[in-house]
Amino acid sequence: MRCLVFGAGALGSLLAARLSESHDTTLVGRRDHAEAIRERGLRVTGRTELVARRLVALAREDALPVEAPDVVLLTVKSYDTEGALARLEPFWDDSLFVSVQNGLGNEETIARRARRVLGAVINQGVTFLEPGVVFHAGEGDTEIGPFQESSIEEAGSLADAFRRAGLPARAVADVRARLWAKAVLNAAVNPLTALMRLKTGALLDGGELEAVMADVVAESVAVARAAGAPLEEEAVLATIRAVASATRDNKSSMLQDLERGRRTEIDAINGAIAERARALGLAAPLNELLRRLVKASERGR
Ligand code: KPL
Repeated sequence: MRCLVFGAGALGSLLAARLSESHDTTLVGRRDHAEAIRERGLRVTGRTELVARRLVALAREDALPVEAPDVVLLTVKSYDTEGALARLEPFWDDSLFVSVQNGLGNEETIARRARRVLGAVINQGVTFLEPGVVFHAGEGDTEIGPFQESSIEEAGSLADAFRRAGLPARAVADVRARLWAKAVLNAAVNPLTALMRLKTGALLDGGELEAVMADVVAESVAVARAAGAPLEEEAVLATIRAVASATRDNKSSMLQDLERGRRTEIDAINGAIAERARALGLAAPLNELLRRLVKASERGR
């Protein structure tokens, strides 16, 4: 399988490193990262220990492969989805596009441009250490499902390819509901860890923080259900606890963004949930509060 991973942040780098062990893989990202990979390979430490040397690393401005890849994995930040798609225009008709991103609305944005789209939900705790090096802190499952002009069999083939690369994965028929469940997880975990400057496991304190997290989950699940995603609050909470425990030593992507003085994905996560709530005539004051606090934190740096 020929894979193009577009977006070489922590998660994109981990996926590309693992996939390149058994698939022909190209990773596209920032120039300093691509150059470090070309010189020394892509080093993953922690739960995964490897130096990926078979990988082709390109900077975003470099020429893309001439032949359309079988699969394009989009791993850019949600606010960069449109920009990434513009760059990927030569592949819109022929490649199968897969969003491996946080937040609501990425698949819809991709589906307006690319013909065939799969949705995916991934729970991997990964930290970007320096150009050429990422730290894999914790591993969870990946769920892949048809979104537009794609089938459950294609989702299954990609899940097989992930498993061959050592990444637990399975095909699901109801990826839209899974994307909502992941958005609820991110809405509860990411802003709290980012604002409190805590690693993910600290949310499982059996006290105030865990209670706030549960309140955000309750509010978000109500919006998801009103939007047609049949989530069960208890089941979502159980998954979040399992993911927080599996990635306990990880800094959430939002905490990493704030620490590095970067824009966060708060608009596509809590912002999108609050917006969906407004459109449905519901209130989502906790999501709106978290959005505003994270925005204020972004501006403070
Ligand atoms: O998706 C995540 C993120 O950091 O963005 C995890 C690691 C699952 C925690 O929220």
